[in-house]
Amino acid sequence: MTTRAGFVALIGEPNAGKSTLTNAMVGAKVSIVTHKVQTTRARIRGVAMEGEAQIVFVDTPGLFRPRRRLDRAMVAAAWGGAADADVVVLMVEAHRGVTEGVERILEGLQDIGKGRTVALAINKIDRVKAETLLALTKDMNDRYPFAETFMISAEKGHGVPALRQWLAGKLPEGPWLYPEDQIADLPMRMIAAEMTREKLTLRLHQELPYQMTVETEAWEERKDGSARIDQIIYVMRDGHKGIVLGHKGETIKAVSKAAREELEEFLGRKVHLFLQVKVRPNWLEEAERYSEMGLNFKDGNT
Ligand SMILES: Nc1nc2c(ncn2[C@@H]2O[C@H](COP(=O)(O)OP(=O)(O)OP(=O)(O)O)[C@@H](O)[C@H]2O)c(=O)[nH]1
Ligand SMILES: [Mg+2]
Repeated sequence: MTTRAGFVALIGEPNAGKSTLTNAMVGAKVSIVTHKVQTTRARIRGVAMEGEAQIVFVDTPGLFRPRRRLDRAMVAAAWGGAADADVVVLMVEAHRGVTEGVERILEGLQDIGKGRTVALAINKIDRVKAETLLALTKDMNDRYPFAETFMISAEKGHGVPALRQWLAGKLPEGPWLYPEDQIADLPMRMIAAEMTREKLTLRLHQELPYQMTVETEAWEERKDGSARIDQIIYVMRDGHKGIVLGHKGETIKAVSKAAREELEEFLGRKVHLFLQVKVRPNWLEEAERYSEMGLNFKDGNT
C-alpha cells in the first residue's frame, strides 16, 4: 500500500470554525474554541488518519486587518501556514457570505494559492437554507478557481468525512510524518496554557481576552502519577487583575476548576493546577511572550 502524508492549512476569517473543524478531523480537542473572534493565536497542528493517508491539519489564527503587534504576528502566522501547506482550505461562514474580510483573503490567495490546491469549505450550513448555499458557492467560485467546494457543519460533523477523504487523495505519496497515534504537534505545556486561556476567554467580557496571555511556568510529575502545573496569567492593568480574580476569587476559581477538569481528561490522570495573575503592562511588546505563544515576535514589526 502506498502511504500519503502532508499538510492541510485551514484559513479564514476569525470565528469561521477552523479550530472546530481541526478538532472534528482529529477526533479530539487539540485546539481551543470559543464564540469570540481571534481565539487561536498561533498555528496548531492536529494529526488525522484517513486510510493510508496521514493528514496534518494546520489550524491558523483568523485573518483580519491587524492593528497591534500581536495581531500582525497572528496574521503572519496564518499566511505562513498556508504558504507551507500542500493544500489550503478556505473556510467561510454560510450565513455571513462574502464579507469584506473574505474579499481581502481572496486577494491574498492570488499569491499564496499559486501552484497549490485550494478548496473552499462553506461552514455552518446548519444555519442557512439550501438556496443561500448555492448562491454563495457560485459567487465564491466566480471570484476564485477553487479545486472543489464543500458544504459542511464542523460542529455537527456534516460533510466532514467527505472533506477528509478528498483531502487525503490530494496529498503527496510518502511516509507518515508522525507516529500513527500522535494527535497533536504542540508542547504539552502550551496545550495546558491554551486550555486555561479558553476558560478565561469564555468568562471574561469585552476587550479583556485580547489583553491577556497564559503561560505554563512549571510542570512537575509527581510520584503518585499526578502532575502539578503552575501557570501565570499576564494582564495589562491592576483593574484587569481584579476582574480575572473576581469577587472573593470566584472567577479564577471557576476558571481553574474548568481548566483542570479538561486537562485531567486530556492527560488521563490527576492534575493540580495553580494559577497566578501578574500585571505586566507591556507584555504585548515582549519577545518572550511571543515565543511562549508559538509566534514570531519579529512578524509583529510594522
Ligand atoms: N452553528 C455552527 N456553529 C459553528 C460551526 N462550526 C463552528 N461553530 C462555532 O463558531 C464559533 C467559532 O468557532 P472556532 O472553531 O473557534 O472558529 P475559528 O475559526 O477557529 O476562530 P479564530 O480562532 O478566532 O480564528 C464557535 O462558537 C463554534 O462553536 C458550525 O458548523 N455550525
Ligand atoms: Mg481558532
